[in-house]
Amino acid sequence: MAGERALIVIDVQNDFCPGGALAVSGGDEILPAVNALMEDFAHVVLTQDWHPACHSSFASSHAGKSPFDVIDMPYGAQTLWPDHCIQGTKGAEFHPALNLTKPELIIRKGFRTAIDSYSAFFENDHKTPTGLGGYLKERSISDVTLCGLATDYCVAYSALDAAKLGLAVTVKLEASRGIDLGGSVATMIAGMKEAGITIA
Ligand code: VGL
Ligand code: ZN
Repeated sequence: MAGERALIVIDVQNDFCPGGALAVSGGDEILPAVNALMEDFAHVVLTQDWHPACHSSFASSHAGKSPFDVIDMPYGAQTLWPDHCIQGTKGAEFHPALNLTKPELIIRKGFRTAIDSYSAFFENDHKTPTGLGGYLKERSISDVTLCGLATDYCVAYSALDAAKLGLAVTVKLEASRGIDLGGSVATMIAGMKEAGITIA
C-alpha cells in the first residue's frame, strides 16, 4: 500500500543555530541541504520547539540544577536544557534562510509547561499525541524523510515514533546536526538502524 511521501524538517530555529541559546555545532550549515531537499518532496512539514517561559525542561526552573543535568519527572528521565525556543522570541523563530513558502504544516511542540516533547509525534510521556500522526494518516502519507536539529534528540525521537506508527522512515544526516551529549549521536543512530530506519 504505497502512500504519499513527505519531508519533515525538525526545529531549524535560531536557538539551535550558532549564537542561539542551545546552539548545535554547525546547525546553520544544513540550510542549503534542507532547502534543496524540500524541492524533492510534494509535501513538507516543519516542526517548531515552542516553550512557555519557565518550562519544566529548563534548568532555570529547578533550584540548584544546571543545564544538561538529568532529573526524574513523572513521565521518566528528563535532561535539563538552557532556556531556549521561548514562545514569541527571536530564538524560537525559524532560521532566516529556511524556506517557509513550501511547507504545508507547521507543528509546534513543547508548549505544555509540565512536559517536554522531543518527538514531533508524542510528548516525552510517549503517550500524549501532537496530532501529526493523524494528519499524515488522513493525507495518506506513509513514507517520511526527516532532517533538522538535533539529530540525537528531536530528529531521532521523531524518527523512532514514526517507525512505531508504521511509517517508512529515512533520516538524512547531511541535512541534520547533533548535540552529542555523552556519545548520544552514535547511540541514537544505532537505535534508529535497529528500528528499521534508513540512515542516509
Ligand atoms: C531539542 C533539546 C530540547 C531538539 C529541543 O530540537 O533536538 N533538543 N529541545
Ligand atoms: Zn526544547
